[in-house]
Amino acid sequence: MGSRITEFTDLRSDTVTLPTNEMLEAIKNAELGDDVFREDPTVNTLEELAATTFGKDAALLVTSGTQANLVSLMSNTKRGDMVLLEAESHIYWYEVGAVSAIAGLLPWPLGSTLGAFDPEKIQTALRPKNIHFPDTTLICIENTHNRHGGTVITPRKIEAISEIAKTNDLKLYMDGARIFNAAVALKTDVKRLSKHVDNLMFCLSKGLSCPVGSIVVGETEFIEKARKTRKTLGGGMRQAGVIAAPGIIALEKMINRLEEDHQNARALAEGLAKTTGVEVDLEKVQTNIVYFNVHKLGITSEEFVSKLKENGVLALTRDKNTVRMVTHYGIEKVHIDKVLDAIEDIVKKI
Ligand code: TLP
Repeated sequence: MGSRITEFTDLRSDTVTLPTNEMLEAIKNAELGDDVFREDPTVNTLEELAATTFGKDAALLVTSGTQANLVSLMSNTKRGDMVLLEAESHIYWYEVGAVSAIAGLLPWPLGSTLGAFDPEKIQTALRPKNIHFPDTTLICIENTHNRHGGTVITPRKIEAISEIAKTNDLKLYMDGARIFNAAVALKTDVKRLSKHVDNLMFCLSKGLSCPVGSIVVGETEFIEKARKTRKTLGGGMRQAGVIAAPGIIALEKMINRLEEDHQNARALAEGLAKTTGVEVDLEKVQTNIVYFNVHKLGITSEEFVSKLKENGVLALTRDKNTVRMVTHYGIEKVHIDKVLDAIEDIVKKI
């Protein structure tokens, strides 16, 4: 692993991972070319591998999850369209409003159960074709669902949503930033999760330990359009094999180990559940994300996070009362025990 700049136990996100030594070696030895001319062999190999992994025609390497979502939104719709998305989705909350500001879309947020839409809710939101209404052309789902706690949407639920999409001539897109966490939690092939969506993205830089990159996957025509959209957004890359090389290792070697992150998240959540004044919903801890509520301790999540920092632990807040911790490569059971001890200490002193 590359060297870390701090001694903190960093549970802010699974984006803070460092590349493995094998990844660093692969970067050093990657065969390179100009990817705008489609001449980077390492990028081409990664894109083919990604397409095959998800059982789709083609794939496109982009710089980030946010760029992947934006490129996909724009390539699935036209300006002025309405897009149905989940009310707590990353696209709606954390992507600087690009869905409207850049893609020119009207986002229509719908509630859900732990991130999974109730198909009837979609049906109710759909509007008839009428001169007054925008065209609704896209449904977006998020799997695993970040703000709901890393919760998993099952293939059966995706299929039910896709039936409605097909009947109403809508595209179905999946923000699968952490789709491999979903596949590992369900003990299933990721193809079962991609089968019923038209296209999706996943992140190399979350959980899989790559320093940079996300990949959009779908039909050939869609990916060609996405390639051009990426260029519009200034995302055409040149010797991008330096990004792609660790991506190949991620897909080949870093997926099965996600189970360890899930076990550590579970151990953390169970420890937290035993801590007086701390509330955690164990049903929502399905993958590598743990949210817990500190309201009963009489302090805000911000205050709790600064106390954690004083004790060598980094975390994020979700809202006024909720703290988020994410397990990842580099975090082991010993770290979880250390974090639980630190929390026990903090709580005793409040
Ligand atoms: N999520 C990050 C932060 O932005 C909150 C995190 O630490 O969880 N989709 C989903 C479901 C995501 O969780 C994220 C990143 C993205 C898209 C965007 O990816 P990046 O950060 O690569 O632009």
